[in-house]
Amino acid sequence: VTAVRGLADRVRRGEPRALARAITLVENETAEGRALVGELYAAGAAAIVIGVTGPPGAGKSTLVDGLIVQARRAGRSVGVLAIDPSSIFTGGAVLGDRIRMGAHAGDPGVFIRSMATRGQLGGLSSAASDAAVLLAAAGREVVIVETVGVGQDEVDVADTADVTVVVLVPGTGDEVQAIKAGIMEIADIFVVNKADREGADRLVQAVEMALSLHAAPAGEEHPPVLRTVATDGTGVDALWAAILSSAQSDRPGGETRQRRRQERRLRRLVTDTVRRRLEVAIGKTELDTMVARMLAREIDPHAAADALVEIGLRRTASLGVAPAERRTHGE
Ligand SMILES: Nc1nc2c(ncn2[C@@H]2O[C@H](COP(=O)(O)OP(=O)(O)OP(=O)(O)O)[C@@H](O)[C@H]2O)c(=O)[nH]1
Ligand SMILES: [Mg+2]
Repeated sequence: VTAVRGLADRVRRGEPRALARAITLVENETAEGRALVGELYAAGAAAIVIGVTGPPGAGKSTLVDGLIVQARRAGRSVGVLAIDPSSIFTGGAVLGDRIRMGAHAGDPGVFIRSMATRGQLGGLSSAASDAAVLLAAAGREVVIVETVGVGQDEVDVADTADVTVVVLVPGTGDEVQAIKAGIMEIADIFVVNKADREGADRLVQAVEMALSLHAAPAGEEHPPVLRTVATDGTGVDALWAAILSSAQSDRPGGETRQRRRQERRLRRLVTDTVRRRLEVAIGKTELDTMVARMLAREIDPHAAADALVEIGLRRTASLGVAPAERRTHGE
């Protein structure tokens, strides 16, 4: 516990090596990582957390690079997390991001970190949220989280961000992606990047059309659809302005939106936590026994599941609360 306190203090002072170590602890989903988040959660309230998500190769990293420039010009410090669930297998994409964002290497106002997760249940979004908390607590005024893809993980990561930018590219069938309900829900801003390419206008229209068919939640506005050419910086200043405007908590519907995200995040954590604890409490022996009984047609699958849940709940109750959950937050 004292080791965690010490590390938390060093993170609060903004020490890069402490921050790197702390992020590794949450990346590996350790108990120390969780304790750090407990220590530092309150300290990170002032940062703007920006999520940048979109299909592979859409130009996310190039855009992030442009956003770093904008933030630095405005005198704000930046922390970037490039989340790459595949890099533990390929090891390639992460290096690419390092090279590209290397332009900021000598700038102490920019901290860039690639993150891979070990693929536990809900691991990606949970580790990304935790790392964003650490960066914010370390005094980074702007925190940018880049995630590849437009799947459930990205929807989950988006709940961590104050503002989520969904990047699409002309000529790739991204219209279809954009229209998916999950993406509509998470996007605060749509960006059609590679606007120098054929079909950018058509994509903008398709997204706007799709948006007009979905009623925005009461009191909220439709997200703007912007165009950028990340490689030469066209439109990046307008994107930065849109991000700042979207982050203002007093904009229409802003508070309900944040509340909804926090609620989704909490529900997901509750589900993941209950599931993990039950699986541990039930154990492999009970599971094997029940499978054998199902094979012998002694018990049907529903009854087997009910019985295991009962066993798990009983054991969880008699074991009491695990030490990691018992610690109190705050001083
Ligand atoms: N023509 C054109 N090319 C671009 C633009 N933005 C990025 N690119 C190029 O697209 C390629 C992919 O850019 P990245 O920024 O790495 O894209 P990404 O979305 O971060 O890629 P992943 O992280 O691998 O999913 C690079 O070769 C960029 O130079 C643009 O606006 N126009
Ligand atoms: Mg990238």
